Amino acid sequence: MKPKPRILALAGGVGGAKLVAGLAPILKDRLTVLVNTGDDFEHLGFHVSPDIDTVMYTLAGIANPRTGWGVANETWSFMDQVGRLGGPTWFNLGDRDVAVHALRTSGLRRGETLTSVTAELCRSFNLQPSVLPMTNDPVRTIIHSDKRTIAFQEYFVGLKCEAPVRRLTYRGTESAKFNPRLCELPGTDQPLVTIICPSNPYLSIDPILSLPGLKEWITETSAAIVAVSPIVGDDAIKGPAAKIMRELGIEPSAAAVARHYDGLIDGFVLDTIDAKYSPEIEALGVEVISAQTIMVEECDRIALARTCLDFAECLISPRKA
Ligand code: FO1
Repeated sequence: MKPKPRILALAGGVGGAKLVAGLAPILKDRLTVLVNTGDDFEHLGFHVSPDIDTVMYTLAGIANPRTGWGVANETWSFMDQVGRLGGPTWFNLGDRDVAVHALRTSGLRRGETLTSVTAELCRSFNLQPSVLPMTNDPVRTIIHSDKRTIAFQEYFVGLKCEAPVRRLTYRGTESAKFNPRLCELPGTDQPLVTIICPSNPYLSIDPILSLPGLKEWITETSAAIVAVSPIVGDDAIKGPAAKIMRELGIEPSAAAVARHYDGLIDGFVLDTIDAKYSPEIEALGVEVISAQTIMVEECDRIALARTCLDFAECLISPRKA
């Protein structure tokens, strides 16, 4: 019998977390999620790791569906008291969310790595897939706007993404090491398939791919690399991806996302309404399939996950497998 591939999913934010939640029940411990930590920052003494928490809470089935971040049925006594005491209230940590932040931060202060505190939290939530921060080192996404540079959360939450993005950099990436646990993934008889989730290419995926040696490692190790478009009908499903593309001088479309990953991916999944872009993406030497990529219900997540897995299996060439 052909060995089932191990899957490495690159993710950050809500779209990525939803696909990961579709992959998890199918793959269980065959799934590893490499998560963006470029959005991380220190706030009120806590280490905040938004994309790790979005993935973790979504897998645990407790994510807040309304906000896309934090925990469902949250209470806000902590923030109310911070406000009463004159503290900063522009960035909100709910009471249940604070518990996770306190445990993460105290683990880091004891000298544990972000990987090990994340693994501990995932164990507490009984999660089967392994959730890995992209690195244990500090890498921070910086927005270069007109005449100023802006830290990520100030841009995203403080300025509600209003400042025009002219360029992005990932501070600290030059000296960061990609998560060493990745190197434990292959080495079995199972091929590795990498899925780039429908996350923002610039804010969520590029910080991961900016880590020295990671792109090369993924290319050499993966039997197939598949990306899913976060742009549907020339607009972002959620968040500022389309706006950022326009500000960077790129017309937002699924085809533009495929071109962004050109040279890295073997396959591209776009929404059925974007099927017209298939020929120009295929001209890049990338296989394309169309599917329903908007995930409203749990069944949509599972259906898209199955589509990605079946597609990837078809792409695994006997040479690479
Ligand atoms: N986003 C907001 O728009 N407002 C908030 O107050 C806020 C708080 C917050 C707390 C913890 C956390 O993990 C995420 C939080 N986010 C908030 C979301 C976060 O800024 C973004 O989801 C990501 O960084 C972009 O993917």
